[in-house]
Amino acid sequence: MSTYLLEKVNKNPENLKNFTKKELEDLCQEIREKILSTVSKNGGHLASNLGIVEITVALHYVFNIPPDRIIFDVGHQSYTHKLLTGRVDKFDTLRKYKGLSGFPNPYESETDIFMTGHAGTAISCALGLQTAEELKGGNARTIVVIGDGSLTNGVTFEGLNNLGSSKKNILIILNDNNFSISKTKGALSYYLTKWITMPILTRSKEEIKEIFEKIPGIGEQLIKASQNFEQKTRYLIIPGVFFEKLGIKYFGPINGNDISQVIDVLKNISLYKGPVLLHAMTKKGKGYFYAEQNPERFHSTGPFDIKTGQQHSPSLTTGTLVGRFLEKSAEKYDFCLVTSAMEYGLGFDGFAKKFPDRFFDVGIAESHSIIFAAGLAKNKKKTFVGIYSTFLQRTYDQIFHDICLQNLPVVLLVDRSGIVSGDGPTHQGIYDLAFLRTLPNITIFCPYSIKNLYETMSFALEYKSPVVIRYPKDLLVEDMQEIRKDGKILCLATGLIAATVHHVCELLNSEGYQIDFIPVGRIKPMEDKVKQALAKYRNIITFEETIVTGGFGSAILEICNEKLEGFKLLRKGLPETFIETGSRQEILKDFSLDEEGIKKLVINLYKNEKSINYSESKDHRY
Ligand SMILES: Cc1ncc(C[n+]2csc(CCOP(=O)(O)OP(=O)(O)O)c2C)c(N)n1
Repeated sequence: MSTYLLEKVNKNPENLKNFTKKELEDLCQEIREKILSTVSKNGGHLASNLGIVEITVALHYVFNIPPDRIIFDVGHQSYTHKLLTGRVDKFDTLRKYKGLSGFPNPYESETDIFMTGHAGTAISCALGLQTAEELKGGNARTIVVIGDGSLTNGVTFEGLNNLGSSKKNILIILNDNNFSISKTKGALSYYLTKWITMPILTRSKEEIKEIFEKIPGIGEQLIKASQNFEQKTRYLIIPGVFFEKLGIKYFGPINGNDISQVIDVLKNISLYKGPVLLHAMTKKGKGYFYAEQNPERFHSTGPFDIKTGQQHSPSLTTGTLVGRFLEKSAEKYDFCLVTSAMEYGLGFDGFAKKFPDRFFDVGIAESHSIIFAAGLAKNKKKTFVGIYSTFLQRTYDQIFHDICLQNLPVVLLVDRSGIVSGDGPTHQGIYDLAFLRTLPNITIFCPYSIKNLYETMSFALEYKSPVVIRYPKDLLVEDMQEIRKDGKILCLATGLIAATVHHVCELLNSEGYQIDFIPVGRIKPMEDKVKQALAKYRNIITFEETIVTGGFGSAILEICNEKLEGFKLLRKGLPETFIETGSRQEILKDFSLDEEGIKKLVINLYKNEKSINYSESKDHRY
């Protein structure tokens, strides 16, 4: 694998500006190989990054970054940008513990101007940056790179609406690969695709002219008429009309994988002042056969074998079980299932195939998905909404206003709760419990075993009020029993981490300690058996894989505070912080939430030591 040109740019990013066309093409090839080999070992967002190599190289070639700046929407497609901005040597640490982030990170490089990870933020942020630039009297340009999937996000529309009237000097590159994670859904995508695939419009003017010239007698008139027709038809259906009506100058579509074409167009566009959108068509997974064939599977992948495309990590997740449970239940129960562009990650693909009429992928539109579900539920269609914990954060008002306030039977299936491996601070599922617990009318579960998960799902099928079921990506253990022997201390644990706590308690009991343990699945309202048990113990430790503030331990503390005197309660979880990239195991160890840390803590309390410091682990604050 040659990295000659990449090394040259790595030494000095300015070297890129002197590359010939051939060298630029070779550089793109080197970048693709580097991305492929690294992601095959570390995992990551392969297909999106392979598709956007030429656009990123061209942007760095034409613009001066910095002072010009690029904001990548979602940010999962910024690997080429990282390689062009001095991070070749560290690229092997991509997504690893203390390594390079898989998303833009200003703490890593000043060229990562803004942290992204959640879709739809780039246009609004660019408008803020550019407004400040002009207020300061500067003339740097802000560039947004956004995919056709993220373009459909509601926040993006709010940004576009504001941008058009602002006249600010912002360039938007629409990276249109026709895919979100799955095929992009919704009317806007249909509109963009319709234009690209209209046969008369995909032919060049010359081709059309040639066809008509061959018709004797009326060829000339037809050519004139066709030009007229093309003008009118263009006006009716080109995607440009949509953007131009918003006050944004539209260029394209161009082939975004042709480096020369992208550079030529960017050079021309760079002279234009005001909001501009360049529509570039790209191939998701470009250059790697298996990713081109299956961009969905290679959107975000674990380590895999380059030769065969075979992924190493097992695909059975807790979400897969949830999907199968719903599939089975849908034969008996009448309910709908909603997702915001995460069908595959949530394990809903089986359900979608079997019950297409009851399955709704609404695009990257989490807030909308919750209100849509509320509407369905209000009109007597019970609805489950699948959503990752981190993306649930932007739906707080909808959960409050549209579900809880109206007490509707919507079930929120909150996947990826707890520590999330590899994706870093934008994707941790550790805040939801605290913010959900404050809401009236809501029942919150955090199942600790597969058996408990199924019991919870069965309850949710019948229940007539809002329910939240939060579960991790990793597979839960099959089953787990309480340990009740009138022990000296009581350990309470919820969710995935309960299995480790259970294991530690059994281990210590076999060494002669007397420790009781109760796994807790329902947190709000707190399970009665837990409330009753609390009265019997004076030394209690709670364990959770969420921030301690406002979480499970706090719920226990509230009960103890009201009812008990002279108790000692230790709440163990995560401190209020942002958690950097790493595997779940590495991060848990860092916060003493691994087996060893838990063991130490339990022994400390058992021995009634005074100086228990549950936040002794390093601070992960940025
Ligand atoms: C708010 C939010 N919801 C869901 C996701 C998960 N997600 C990451 S990338 C992606 C698809 C993005 O599609 P697109 O913008 O077209 O970019 P592409 O990957 O095709 O280049 C989704 C849904 C997210 N990052 N943010």
